[in-house]
Amino acid sequence: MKETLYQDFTHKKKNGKKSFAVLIDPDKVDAAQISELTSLAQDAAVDYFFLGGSLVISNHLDECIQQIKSLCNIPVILFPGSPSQVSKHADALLYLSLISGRNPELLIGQHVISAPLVRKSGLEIMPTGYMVIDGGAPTTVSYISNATPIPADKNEIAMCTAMAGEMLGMKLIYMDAGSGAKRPITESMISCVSKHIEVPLIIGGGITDPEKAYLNCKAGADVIVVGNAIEKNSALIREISSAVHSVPVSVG
Ligand code: 1GP
Repeated sequence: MKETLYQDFTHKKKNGKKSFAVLIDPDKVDAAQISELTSLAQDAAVDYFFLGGSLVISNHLDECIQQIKSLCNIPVILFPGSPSQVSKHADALLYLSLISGRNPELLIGQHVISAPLVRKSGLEIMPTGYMVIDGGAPTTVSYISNATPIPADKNEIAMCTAMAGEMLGMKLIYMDAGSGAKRPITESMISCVSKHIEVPLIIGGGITDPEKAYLNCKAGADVIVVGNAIEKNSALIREISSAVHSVPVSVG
């Protein structure tokens, strides 16, 4: 039987292999850019494409995914900012519950409304505890979610939130400083959280160079997500992918 993407995440974690996900915001790319990004990503052995944004203004999510899938074999995982960002053409869906916030709509409300649609999509569903960490600037995600991010220096709050998420059944924890964050998540917070959970840990927000991606992986991140910096300089795909994949394997 074909391995699910979640099994792929957990196998990699078990074997100490780190992954790199390129985040594409469908609002910010046209067909020519998708073509360039897929080609660079394929050459750089990027592990996943994450697709989504806090707002999706244009209506070409389906087309965008279909184009990616026609050009490469890299799995496409939806990272939706709202229930409208569900497409059956993707491979899986990060089913996000904003566990760092106290907005019931983003903890469970929108899930209830969209549950039949999500089930019907046939997508592989990955229950994800989503944690927004203060990245030094109000980002779209913190404004839209109307939720206070976890302060950047409160490692214990992040750790307890992630532990609670895992015990509630979340299969992934995603800590995000928000797209374009001025200050990405500290290695000390990543290390503290990763030591207290078993599920794969995704880290994103404000990562702009290969060194930071490498250090985050060494600190315990399993998947590094980069969007904004790649929009500005697509050559970073190769550099960050190679940094993430060069992290020495440390099992356990
Ligand atoms: C944001 O984690 C992602 O939700 C990626 O952030 O765009 O800053 O790389 P950047």
